[in-house]
Amino acid sequence: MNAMGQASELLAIREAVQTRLDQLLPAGGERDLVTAASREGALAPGKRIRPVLLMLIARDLGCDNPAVLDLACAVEMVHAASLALDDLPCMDNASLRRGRPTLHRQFGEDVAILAAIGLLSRAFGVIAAAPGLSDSARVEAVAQLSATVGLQGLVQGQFQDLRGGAAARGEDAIARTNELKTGVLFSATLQLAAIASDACAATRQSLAGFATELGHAFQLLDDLADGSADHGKDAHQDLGKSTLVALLGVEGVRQRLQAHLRTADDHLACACGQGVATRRFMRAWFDQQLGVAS
Ligand code: GRG
Repeated sequence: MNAMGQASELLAIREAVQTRLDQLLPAGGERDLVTAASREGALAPGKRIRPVLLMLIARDLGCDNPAVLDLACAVEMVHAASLALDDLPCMDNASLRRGRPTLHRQFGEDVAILAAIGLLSRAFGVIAAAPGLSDSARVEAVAQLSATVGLQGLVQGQFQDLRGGAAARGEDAIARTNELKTGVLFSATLQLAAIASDACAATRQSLAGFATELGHAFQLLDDLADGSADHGKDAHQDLGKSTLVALLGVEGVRQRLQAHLRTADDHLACACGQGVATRRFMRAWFDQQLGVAS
């Protein structure tokens, strides 16, 4: 497939996700601010990298399970809930997200918190009702997402980021926090695709390796972007935080990011065999984000 074919394939996936999110989160009444905030959190124009990945990997694994789109939307709802909470004054106190005022700036803190809980809960409901999953796959998917969000997942990563962020920490401690606050949702994304595809244990293991490396690369990219104001978020949000950019410098982080991408690619090659959609997408996407001519 050429670059144009690839671009239109990605556009089609993003549109399918947008349409399905819109259906899964129907608008409420005029005074139902919490539904309006949930929709804004999920439907505002994000990169959609997690749902895109889930759908591409499923395709590479030869999966045509109709559950895939709903699983992708469930992951995006969890992601949107995490962003709404992360932006709150008691956490990162952000004013801008996806080029728009953050949810609490638009709707107030009370509504933003309720919207996040609503989105999180809806994500589990979507998996519970997704068409095409066996009972055991459904239970596995719910358990996977629950562990991802929970006390040793995103919640723990966010806690470490908030409370350990300003203290001087070593590379390993920072990398562990990054894995928890960012990597685990990539892991869930890939494992949900594996569950829908009924993938074997070896494939799941390779996907787990891929997700871990990808999560590190993605968080480093996010850290690098912190210095610039043109990514739709507040710039310099990480000032004073103990990040790998603060520890290793921009060039050191760029090199480390590339190393993570190379290892990620090795795992992906093991997981997907002949499937190339995800590998092509990953390379092109990171090249573009890093400003490297592809
Ligand atoms: C209860 C779901 C839930 C979470 C509680 C608040 C929290 C714990 C976790 C937040 C973790 C967090 C915000 C990690 C940062 C991840 C990250 C790099 C986000 C940016 O993702 P993009 O670039 O954003 O994909 P868009 O806007 O493009 O979707």
